[in-house]
Amino acid sequence: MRIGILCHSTYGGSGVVAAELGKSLAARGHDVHFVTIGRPFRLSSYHPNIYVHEVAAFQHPLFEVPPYFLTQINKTVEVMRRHKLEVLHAHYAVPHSLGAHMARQISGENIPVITTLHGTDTSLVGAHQEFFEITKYGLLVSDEVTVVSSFLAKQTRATFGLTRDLPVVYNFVDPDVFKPGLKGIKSKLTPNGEPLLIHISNFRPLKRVSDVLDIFSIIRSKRTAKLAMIGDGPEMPMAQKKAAQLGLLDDTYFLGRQDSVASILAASDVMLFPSCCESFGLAALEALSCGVPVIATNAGGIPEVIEHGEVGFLANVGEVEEMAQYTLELLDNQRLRQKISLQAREHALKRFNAGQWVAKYEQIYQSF
Ligand code: GMT
Repeated sequence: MRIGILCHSTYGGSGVVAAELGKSLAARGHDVHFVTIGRPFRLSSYHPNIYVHEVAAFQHPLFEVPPYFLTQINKTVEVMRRHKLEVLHAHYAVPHSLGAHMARQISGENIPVITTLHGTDTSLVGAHQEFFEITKYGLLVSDEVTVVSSFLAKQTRATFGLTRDLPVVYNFVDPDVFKPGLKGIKSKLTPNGEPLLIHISNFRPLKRVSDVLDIFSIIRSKRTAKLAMIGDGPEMPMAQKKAAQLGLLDDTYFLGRQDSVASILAASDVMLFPSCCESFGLAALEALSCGVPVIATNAGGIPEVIEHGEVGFLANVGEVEEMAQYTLELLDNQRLRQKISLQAREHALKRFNAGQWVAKYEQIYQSF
């Protein structure tokens, strides 16, 4: 098929899912056209059958900021016509759901619009009064609206008073990229053989980066360990200050944004993921696929990904003491860690393998 994908290209789970989906679809023989503001970071290298159409920043003295929303619609119409697209897939409701619908109206091409909701698009942005009406409209005019967890389906229906079914298409992972055994860089990060903990996020308040440091501080008071903090965002200055106050700077690596996290994940022993709300938790899934047990909260869709006691451990939001105890149990008991690590990999392969969920998207495209 000839598929158009509208997504965000900045660091964030929705753009990652869209890019990974595009790569898998292209590998299955589809032509995939991304219409984005900037190149999605997981599409930095060349992939056959993938085309990236970047939206230009149109400057004009009357516009205080370039009207990207409009230029993206215009570009989508051009791409639809030039490449005879058969389906438009909008990732993240705001503004892509409405943008895809408007491009369809303007082009006169009656092709299906599929919207995938990722969580913050409806829980934070779309639920906000400033965006509520257009988000709801975008959902109503989409031919199909998929969600990344059952939790998100329930939350979205309640927020927008929707009665329609919202099929769950889970986030997925490529097990050939995110795999255990790439321990090469471990000796660089933990020269004395200490265990390596990892946290990956965009350092927004809901990721509770402060809890990561509290957990690590409890662990460090009991044993040696190192912590790799990957990503960047608004809470970075606070995190660096707090790490200094807790005396953790010598054992904490603030590695910033990384294009490729698979090798660092594979070198890690435990992931700390204490978010206060999360529709799914893609970073946690990528850890599981690398055989890394995850210590997380039982918030939102996380329990759909992390089975407590099987592939990691869950605690209530903010229970840093309990999360530290779980982590210590894993670090101090090698047999338990190995068991959970094997189960984590198996769980990722069985439930969240790219093949099965990409096929589900294909099935949805073809049903129209
Ligand atoms: O987590 C973020 O802040 C980024 C956000 C996004 O919108 O890009 O991620 C959301 O989508 C991911 C992919 O579907 C999910 O795995 C994340 O759980 C979800 N984030 C939240 O719900 C907070």
